[in-house]
Amino acid sequence: MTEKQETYLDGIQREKVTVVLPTLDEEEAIGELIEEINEAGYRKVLVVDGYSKDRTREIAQQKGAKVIVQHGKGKAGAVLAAKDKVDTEYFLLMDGDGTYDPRDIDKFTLHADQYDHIIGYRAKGCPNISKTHRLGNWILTKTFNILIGSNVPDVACGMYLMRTEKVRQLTIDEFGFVVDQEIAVQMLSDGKVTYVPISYRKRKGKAKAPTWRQGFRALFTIFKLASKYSPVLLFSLFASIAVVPAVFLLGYSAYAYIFHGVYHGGYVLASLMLFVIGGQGLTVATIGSMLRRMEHKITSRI
Ligand SMILES: Nc1nc2c(ncn2[C@@H]2O[C@H](COP(=O)(O)OP(=O)(O)OP(=O)(O)O)[C@@H](O)[C@H]2O)c(=O)[nH]1
Ligand SMILES: [Mg+2]
Repeated sequence: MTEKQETYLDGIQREKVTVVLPTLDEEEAIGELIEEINEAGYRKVLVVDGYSKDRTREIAQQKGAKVIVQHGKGKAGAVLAAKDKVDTEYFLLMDGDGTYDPRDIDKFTLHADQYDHIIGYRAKGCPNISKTHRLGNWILTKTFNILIGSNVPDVACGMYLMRTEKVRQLTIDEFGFVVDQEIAVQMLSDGKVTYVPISYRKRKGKAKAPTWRQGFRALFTIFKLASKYSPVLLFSLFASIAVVPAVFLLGYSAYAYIFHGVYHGGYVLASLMLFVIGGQGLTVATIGSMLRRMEHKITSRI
């Protein structure tokens, strides 16, 4: 480590955290990452491996980490396996590919006693995130926040700290990377959540999943999560889409009447009905979104 390590803690708390690293063929990154975590003052490292074919598990063991092999599928399987093994009060999850900087862990630990879930967010212009990834993350974050009625700054961030007791109460049904969003949605409705700024470095080794496939899957799952955890908001948003054909039909009827003197009574009636449906949808969606935000604020304050 070349830079001076910043410290945000007054000497307590670090031993209450287990750093959990999900890994799949990360032999190029895992050794140095564990060293960096230890240098940052965190001694409890749990590597949850997804049946790597390279030397990941061996290197992790040599570096003094506890290594287990997951059950279930994808990164979600790693979280499921880890939640029964972690024996500390807090559980910090970060990728095993070296993208997240262990020197940022203190930022999470510092607020651990006041929150159930602390999510990292990466700077907007971060040079180590490709334009495609940035666009994808922006779409996912916006969609998630609109459908769930939340304000999460970076819903695709894979570095977060949780109270272990809370993790054990979570329902994890989705597989793969959407586990990050599945956890966030539950913590938002039943816990205190906050966010801390973190850095993001270049990945070591090869990426595991194609960006687009992963992105579409996450987008689809956000809709699924919204129908489960925020149905009123989702369905009223769908209803509000009726405004689009209503505007089109009314515009066309006005044009035909003004320029050709033809009155399409049926179209006008249909567009008015669509306006009523869409307007109701919009109203319910707005109220729903306000209620969700209020709910998050109240839960955070309790
Ligand atoms: N245990 C386990 N870990 C996995 C699995 N798939 C990926 N991982 C790990 O989860 C972390 C995140 O995966 P990445 O491939 O880096 O995904 P990403 O961060 O969205 O994509 P990149 O931009 O390529 O870094 C890495 O540490 C992977 O090794 C899996 O099936 N099981
Ligand atoms: Mg990664």
